[in-house]
Amino acid sequence: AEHLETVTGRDALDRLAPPSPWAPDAPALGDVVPVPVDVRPTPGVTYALTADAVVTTTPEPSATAVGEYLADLLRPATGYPLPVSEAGPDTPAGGISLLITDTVTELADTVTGLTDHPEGYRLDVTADRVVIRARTGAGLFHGVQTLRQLLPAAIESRTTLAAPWIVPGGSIVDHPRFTYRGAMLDVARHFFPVADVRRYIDQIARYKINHLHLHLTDDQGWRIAIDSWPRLATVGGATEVGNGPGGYYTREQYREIVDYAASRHVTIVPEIDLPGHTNAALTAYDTLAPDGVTPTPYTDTEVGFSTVAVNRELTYDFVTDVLRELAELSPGPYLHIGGDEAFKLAAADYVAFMDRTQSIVAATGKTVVGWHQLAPAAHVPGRIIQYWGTATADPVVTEAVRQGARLILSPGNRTYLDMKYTSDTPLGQDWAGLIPVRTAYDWNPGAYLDDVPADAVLGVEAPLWTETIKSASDIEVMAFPRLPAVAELGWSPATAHDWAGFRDRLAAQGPRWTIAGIAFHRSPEVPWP
Ligand code: TNX
Repeated sequence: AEHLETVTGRDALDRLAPPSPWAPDAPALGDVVPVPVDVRPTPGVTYALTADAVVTTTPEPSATAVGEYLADLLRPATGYPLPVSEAGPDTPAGGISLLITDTVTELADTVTGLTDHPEGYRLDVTADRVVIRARTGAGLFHGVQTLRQLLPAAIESRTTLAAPWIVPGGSIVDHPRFTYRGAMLDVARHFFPVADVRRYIDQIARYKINHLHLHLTDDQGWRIAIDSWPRLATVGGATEVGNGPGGYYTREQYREIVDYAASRHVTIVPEIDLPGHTNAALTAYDTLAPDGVTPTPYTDTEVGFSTVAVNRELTYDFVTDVLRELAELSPGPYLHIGGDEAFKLAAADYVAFMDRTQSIVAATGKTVVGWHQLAPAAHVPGRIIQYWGTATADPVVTEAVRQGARLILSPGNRTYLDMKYTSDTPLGQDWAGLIPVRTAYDWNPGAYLDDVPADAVLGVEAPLWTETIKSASDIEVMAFPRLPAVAELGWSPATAHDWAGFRDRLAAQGPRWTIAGIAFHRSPEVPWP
């Protein structure tokens, strides 16, 4: 195919075919966030989704599930029936096919070794059909998110519209830069019901984020039912910042979140913050408090004043029971044990406690994740350190990495979605600085920390602390459009990094959010249409 050429990032944008006059907002093939690895438009070719279209998939349950997901996405706006069936020799022409395949021959003209990437996909759009190929259901799912962005913004409508449902022709080959692409939601400072968490999962999945870290416990509330220590949730969960009612997830509700996330190819990373940030637990069980006295419930926003008693065996029974129950409920590989801001403990006591807690995690079969204050604790195989500092060098973290730790990058001055965009932003804080969209985008996770090799970086995460965040729309206004910026850093190759190109692709997301009912900050940095 002589007319096919590989274009990426800025180049892709510069070569957009002019929009079709009968579909003025139709995206060009490269108009995707995160920007794909390889984009090869076929000039003059489009696919039109019509009422008789079918969705066909290979027979694996993971493929049929993505087929159903895609049909559910497309039905409301199009009003088309879009039946889902198994792809086969009798498959009618004129539909969308989702194919799980390992065979290199089918992917032979890719340039980037798609088969090395379990989450990669290839999308081919011709005049009569759309085909997404991937090794896994996750790869198909990410390909579907790309396809979704290539349809007109009206596809986001929940009511039926008569738009021409056009997809630009050509091929995309795509795979992630980092295996870990995360968002974090603090459900402890303010509690968010299951429906809000599901909504956020749907939103992060649009941008190929594959982990949702839930900060389940803090001074202001304990949000997960633990059968062996029931008062944690019933007493410790009854408060939140500002004296609202708080709340907690029952085991069934937590499982519902885990399952829903899995259906969006998102892994839940549960966090129990230890040994500090534990006032809510101490209100439930004063036997865990260093002085054995029940503290008053805390509903303000200071940090660093609480700790569990680290010199009492009962505390380790508590840690063991909580982490065992959480591990049983969590199919993902990680347990996050917090470890930040334990200002009430001497360094040696902190390290001894975290050493023991890391072993307790290992005994559950899960991999430890902790905020980077965990770095001085002993190395345990596979452990992951989440860097939230604002400096670009940290010798203690460097030493932990030298011993084998891997890193998740969440620099507070780049990825913290609770930081204000500008001094006028009504919500949020500013202790790590203001974070306009460009600041969230213009940095390189692979080279952020000095003296840390790029291959130690597992990925990036954008945390959202909720001291000032109370509702789903508050979440959205802080996350959009900065979360897609961090998502692109996590997915797209470093060579595609380009603010001007990103800004334009991001602008095209605005109408989609508006139609989908997602609140967002209309940053003047972005040329919204
Ligand atoms: C620092 S980041 C904290 C949180 C606060 C956040 C507010 C981290 C590991 N600890 O307890 O919520 O700042 O931005």
